[in-house]
Amino acid sequence: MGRATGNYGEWGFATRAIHAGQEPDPATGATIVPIYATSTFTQEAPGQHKGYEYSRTANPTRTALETALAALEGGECGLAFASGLAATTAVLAALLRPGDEVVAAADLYGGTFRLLDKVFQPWGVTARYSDDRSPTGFANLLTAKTRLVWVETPTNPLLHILDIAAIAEVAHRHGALLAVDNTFASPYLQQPLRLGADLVVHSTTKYLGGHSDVVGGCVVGSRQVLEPIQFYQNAAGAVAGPFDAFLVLRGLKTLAVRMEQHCANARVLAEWLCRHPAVERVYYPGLPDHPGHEVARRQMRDFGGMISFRVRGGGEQARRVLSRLRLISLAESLGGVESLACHPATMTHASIPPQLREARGIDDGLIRLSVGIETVDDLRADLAQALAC
Ligand code: P1T
Repeated sequence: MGRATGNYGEWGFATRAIHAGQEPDPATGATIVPIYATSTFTQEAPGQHKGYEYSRTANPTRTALETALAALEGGECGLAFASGLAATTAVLAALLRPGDEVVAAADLYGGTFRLLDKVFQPWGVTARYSDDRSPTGFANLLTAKTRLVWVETPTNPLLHILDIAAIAEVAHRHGALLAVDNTFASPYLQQPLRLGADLVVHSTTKYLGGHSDVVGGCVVGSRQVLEPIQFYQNAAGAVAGPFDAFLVLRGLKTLAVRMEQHCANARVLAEWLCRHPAVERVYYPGLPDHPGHEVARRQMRDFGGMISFRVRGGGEQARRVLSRLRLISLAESLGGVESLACHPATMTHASIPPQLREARGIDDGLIRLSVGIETVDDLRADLAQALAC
């Protein structure tokens, strides 16, 4: 388990991203953390070793990443997994037992819904979903059996904003922990642990990796909260491999500058989309009339690089627009340097039953944009020609 120790707390965000856990290699002086491609570590005598025994349990490249992630989120410890959903699974399996309940915000990644619905429900863990995003909405669903509250903010795909500090207070009053999936914001924009959350989860596949070349996940929190999750990580084994850990570490180094550009580009496109006659509605927390704008201003540094919008003409028109994009790729995922567009109803959120999905506002006319860091005029021109059909 990587630990955020030393003077990391005194450094600014960008310095931590480049240096925390990434001291020159003690064995060789290599400036960049090497990819320790080894499954095992030779011991001098049984139990006498340099801190590493077997790479499922711990690997130096992964430790460096875990330490950096903990330092960026302001947590004591971090754990790196093979995917975002592996990280989510570890949290749920380590902290919940049959009969326990999870209360989750209704708008969340389709894969997280599927995991709760199709994997954990049959094992006796019930999820209850709050359509009401206010702290009272959550308070109304919490029971004596609720062990965990699970939220994303901004949410996937509708970019709702939830008040982390207020929901943490509600969860704690009822004896539950609050886990925040911070994938859409990244720790550069928002640090949920500082606002009272107990756990932060990421799909590192997204902004943290930043280049759409790796699948990974992580959990960050206090040593005490992470202890059973670390046990589960080693016992179940869905760890980040050393090469994947290296790729995420390399991505982290430029997280601060990338996020600045993602946010700047998204702001320009969101404002432009609002004025476009083919667009019915734009979801972007940076718009002053977004219902979560004030909370976002308070708990985020900036408003992020994700925009969703609904086109006039429904599903058929959305499909036409998406197939006409030339520069922007039609693809699942987000958070890479290149812009991606997706159709949540048939792609990222297809695992939610259609009626439920539509009731939650994810209809066929909805398009989700992960705004990359390309020249923004080129992105606007591509959207303009696609929307002109
Ligand atoms: O794909 P994976 O690394 O397992 O991460 C899952 C995950 C968890 N949390 C959030 C908020 C996510 O958005 C995701 C993955 N999402 C997509 C692939 C997507 O296109 O929305």
